[in-house]
Amino acid sequence: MPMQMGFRWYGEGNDKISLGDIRQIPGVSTIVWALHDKMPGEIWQPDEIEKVVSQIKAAGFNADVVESVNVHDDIKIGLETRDALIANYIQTIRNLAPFGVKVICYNFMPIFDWTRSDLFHPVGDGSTALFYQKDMIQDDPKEMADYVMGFTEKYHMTFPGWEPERMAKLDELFEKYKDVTKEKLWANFKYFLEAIMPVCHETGIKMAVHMDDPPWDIFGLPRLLVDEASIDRFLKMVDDPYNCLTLCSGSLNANPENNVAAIVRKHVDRIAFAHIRNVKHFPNGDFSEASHRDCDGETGILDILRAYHDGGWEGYIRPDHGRHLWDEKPGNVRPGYGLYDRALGIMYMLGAWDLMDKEDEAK
Ligand code: CS2
Ligand code: MN
Repeated sequence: MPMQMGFRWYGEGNDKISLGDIRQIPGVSTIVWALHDKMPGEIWQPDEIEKVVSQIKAAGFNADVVESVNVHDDIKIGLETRDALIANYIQTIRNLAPFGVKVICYNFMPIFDWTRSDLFHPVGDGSTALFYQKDMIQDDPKEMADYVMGFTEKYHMTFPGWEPERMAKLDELFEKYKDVTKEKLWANFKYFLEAIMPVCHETGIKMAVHMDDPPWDIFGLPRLLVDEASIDRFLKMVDDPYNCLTLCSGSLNANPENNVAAIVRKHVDRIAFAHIRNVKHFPNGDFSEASHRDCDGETGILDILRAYHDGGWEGYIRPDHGRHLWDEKPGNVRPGYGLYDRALGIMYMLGAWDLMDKEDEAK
């Protein structure tokens, strides 16, 4: 099986982009999907899953990758309620299996998912992209959360990992996490994974953790998957072929010290899902997301693709965040998830991949 190209789709009525639009992008086999109205901890029911998967299959795609089944904070904190919540998670995995799901992407970040200070920052060519201004993400989580939540309210758009119900209880959440040190979070992570590995073996579904974005502690909250050493630790901690990575190039390379291609070469067998995103760094530590073209950022997109190709990798890949182009602007596009730049990213990746295939054949 060759690598499979995916495209993230937020679902009917929740995404301006249709499955028909995605059909016109060459080479996409997999829709990366989720039940976006589910709160962390809720069981995904077979009839709800069936509804979305049948739309995806009717449009000619497979529904092999789910992004994300979010993990409840109580599991990350290690509260007594975690066993019941883990049982729900296991039931969701069991419910997804009959629909052909092969990979579940998730993250283990406390409270916040990806964090940015500007969702529509000018790139310089007329397009905009997600931007991280370091000095704006320092002491006050409320300010940043208010900015993101203000956006979701204004444009009637909710983002995964930014559920208004959770964000409304930010103080309470911070209080609950106050004794969760980095080591405690690692231990709770291990507890969770060891509990779900048996059902992964039983169903053939791989768990693929997303990197922390950005890859450093924010607002005093510990973050675990931040560099090569922590990825090594994670894979060793639960050394199981079903305990895998969603290797997100842009999340990792927000720290320019991280050599993503080297990590791919080291762990190619444990990467179930690849996110390809390019990052441009500024000397003061700020960063902007960029087009997928190698020279538009410093993430090393071509080296990364070559590392996957050399490794004979057969996982799922998708363009991650793209810029907002042409008529895409606040209100008509999900930040990072427009149609055009992600489609261009796919053509760039497939162009490189096809050429590497051809070169190999000629050898
Ligand atoms: C995604 C993540 O948009 C993004 O940055 O790559 O939000 C990802 O979906 C989650 O962290 C996975 O749980
Ligand atoms: Mn990603």
